[in-house]
Amino acid sequence: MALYLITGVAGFIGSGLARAVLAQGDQVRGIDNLSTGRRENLTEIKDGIDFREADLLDLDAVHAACKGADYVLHQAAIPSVPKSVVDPLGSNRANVDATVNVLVGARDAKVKRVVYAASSSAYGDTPTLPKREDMPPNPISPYAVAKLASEYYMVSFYRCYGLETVCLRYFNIFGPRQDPSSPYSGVLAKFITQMLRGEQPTIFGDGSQSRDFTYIDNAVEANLLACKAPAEQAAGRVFNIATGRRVDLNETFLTLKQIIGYKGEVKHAPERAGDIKHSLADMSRAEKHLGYKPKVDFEEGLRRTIEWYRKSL
Ligand code: UD2
Repeated sequence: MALYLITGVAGFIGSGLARAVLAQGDQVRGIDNLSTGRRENLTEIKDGIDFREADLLDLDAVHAACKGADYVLHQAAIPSVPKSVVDPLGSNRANVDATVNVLVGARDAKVKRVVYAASSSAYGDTPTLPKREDMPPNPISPYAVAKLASEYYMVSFYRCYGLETVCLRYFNIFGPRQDPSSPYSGVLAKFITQMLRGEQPTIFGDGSQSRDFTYIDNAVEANLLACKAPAEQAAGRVFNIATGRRVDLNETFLTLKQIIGYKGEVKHAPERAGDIKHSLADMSRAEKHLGYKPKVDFEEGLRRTIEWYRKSL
C-alpha cells in the first residue's frame, strides 16, 4: 500500500485525487491551508485520510507531511490569472515559494516521485495551435510566470538531486466541486451556477477566446498514470493534460444554455488583463509516454458538472 501526500487536498482537484487514491486501495495524507480549499470537499472521506491544516510556506509542516510518503501530488496553488494581476506577491508565494518547500521536503524524505499541477498558461499567447511541450513558453500573467517557474524547479530537482518529478500542464480543468463563489473562479463553475440561479453571466471580451476545457476525471487519471509511468519516460518531463479540442466562450454559453434550459442572454465586459486568446493541446506526448487518453469529453463533462451543481445548490 503506497502513501500519497496530496497538497491542496481540500481543493476540487486535490479532493478528487484523494478519492481516486483511496479507491485504488492506497493511503492519503493531505495538506491544505484552506485558503481556497474547503472542508466540505472532504466530507465523505475525512475519516479515511490523514488531513493536516497547514501552510506549505511552513517548511517544518512540509517536512513532517513528506515523511514516509511514496508520492507527492502537488496541487496546492492560488489558481487564478486575474488574482495574480491584483496580487503578484501573493501569487508568487503560493505558487512558487510553496513549491520549492514541497520539493525540499520531498527530496529530504526521499519520496519516489512528485507530480506537479502545472498550467497551460505557460504557453501564453503564441499563435501556433495546438500547443506542444517542446514549444518555447511565453507566459503573460504573473500567475503563468509562477506556474512555469515551478515547472523549472521541478525539472531542476530531478537534474540536481535525482528526485523524480513530472509536470502535468493542465488545460482549464472543470467539474464538480470547483468553487464558483469567487470573482476569480473558473469560467465554467461561474457560468453554470449563475445560469442555474437564473442570473446573467458575463463574458470578458467578445467571447471568441477559446479553451481546451478538460473534465476533472481526466486530470485525476493523468496523475495516477504519471506516478506509475517508467522513469525514463516521465521523470523530469512536462506533459499537456487536456482533451485536444477547443471551444470558444460564445459556443460554450450556447451549449450551457441548451443543457440547462436557461432563457436569458449573456452580457459583455472588457477583456481581462493577462488573458490569452486561444488554447489547445497537442496530446501526443502524454499519450505516448504516460498512456493518457481523455475518457470524458467536453459535453459529457458539462452534463455531469451541471447535474452536480443542480443537486448541490
Ligand atoms: C488559466 C489557465 C488554466 C488554469 C487556470 C487557473 C490558460 C489558457 N489556462 O485559465 O490552465 O491554470 O488559469 O485555474 O491560461 N471569463 C469570462 N467570464 C467570467 C470568467 C472568465 O468571460 O466570468 C473568461 C476569461 O476572461 C477567459 C476564459 O473565460 O478568457 C477562461 O477564464 P478562466 O478564469 O476560467 O481560466 P483561464 O483561461 O484564465
